[in-house]
This record gives sequence, C-alpha cells and structure tokens, in this order.
Amino acid sequence: MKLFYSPNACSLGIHVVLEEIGKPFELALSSARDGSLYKPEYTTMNPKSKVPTLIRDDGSVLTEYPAISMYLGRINPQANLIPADLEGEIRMLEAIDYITSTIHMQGFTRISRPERFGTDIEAVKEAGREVYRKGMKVMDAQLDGREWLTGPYSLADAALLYIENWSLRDDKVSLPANCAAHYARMKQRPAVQRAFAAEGLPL
Ligand SMILES: N[C@@H](CCC(=O)N[C@@H](CS)C(=O)NCC(=O)O)C(=O)O
Repeated sequence: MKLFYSPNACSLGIHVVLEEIGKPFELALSSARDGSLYKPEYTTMNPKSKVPTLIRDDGSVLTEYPAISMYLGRINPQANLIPADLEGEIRMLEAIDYITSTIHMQGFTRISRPERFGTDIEAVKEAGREVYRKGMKVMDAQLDGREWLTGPYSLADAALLYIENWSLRDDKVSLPANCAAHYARMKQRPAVQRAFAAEGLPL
C-alpha cells in the first residue's frame, strides 16, 4: 500500500486512518506546490492531479477520501473505524460527505485557491470562509456532548481533523469550542501524532 500525500492536505486524513490501522505502508510526497501533481509521472496514475491517491497492494489506484477511507476501514474491521450498525455507518457517511464535498470543496478550496473561482480574490475567499464557518458550526453542534463526531471514533473523525487543522491556515477563521476540543482530543491519539510527525506538522 502506498499513499501519495502532500503535507497538511486532505491526504492527512487518510494518513491518520493508515496509522490507526497500524499495518506497514509507504508514503510518497507529491505536492501541488512543487508542481509534481501536474506532471505526467503523476497524472498517468491519477489524472485528477489530486491527493490523496492510494496504490493498493494489487497495484490498482484509488482516489477520493470517502472511497479510500471506506476501503481501508472495510478491509481492516479489527481497527473499528466503521460503526457496525447501519445507523452508525450512514451517520458516519453523512458527516464525511458534508466535510469533503461542502466544507472542503465549496469552502476551504475558495480560501486556498481563490483564483479558480473568480477574479475578485478577496470576495471569493470571504465566500469560502462563510461556507467553512457555517460548516464548522454544524460540526460543532453535532459534537455537543460527544467525544467523537458520530458516536464511536470513526473515519469521520479523521476527516474532521484535516479540516480543523486548516483553521490555522487562515487567520480569519477559527474553531468553535466543541471542534477545538475535538481537535485537541485528536492530537492526543498516537496515530495522529505519528502522521503529524511524518508530515512535519506542529502538534
Ligand atoms: N474530493 C477529493 C479532494 C481532493 C483534493 O482536492 N485534494 C487537494 C489537496 S487538499 C489537491 O490535491 N489539490 C491540488 C489541486 O487541486 O490542484 C477528496 O476528498 O479526496
């Protein structure tokens, strides 16, 4: 198994999932910053030019946080990263979809790559911040009185972690209280500490 990642990107969530599972895996750095995501060596493998990309043991390529994390969780039931009951599983999927498709793609991408959404860069960024703030408010309400996002610790918590970590990248967004507590709790997990250390991120 090989994970193509970029430090502090959404691939951090998959990196944490792999660390939670605890089986050996390889890491391959491929970042947007140095342009390697757009070079043929990468695009022949993943034409989306995105991380995360997972190369499975049979050599096949898997992309997208929801698909990669479900695959890893399903083939490693001993890691208990997917709730066993239907209600638990669909609540987890509901949270992952909101984090990856709304908070990340519609929100934070506007902050990190405003030029892709329009020419008024500040207006685009502010629109992204509104989505991010609203999204984190929804996550905060869901965390109220709970340790983990949808009940037991799951793939959804690793997704929430990467989006929480991004609050440090823009000084005009911050984490509401329950998200801040969840973020602190995540950083106490040995798997998260190992992933942060490997990516060179401050804890
Ligand atoms: N929907 C994808 C999003 C992947 C994504 O947007 N990754 C970003 C890093 S966080 C990326 O590779 N961006 C490079 C680019 O868009 O050029 C997922 O959930 O895995």
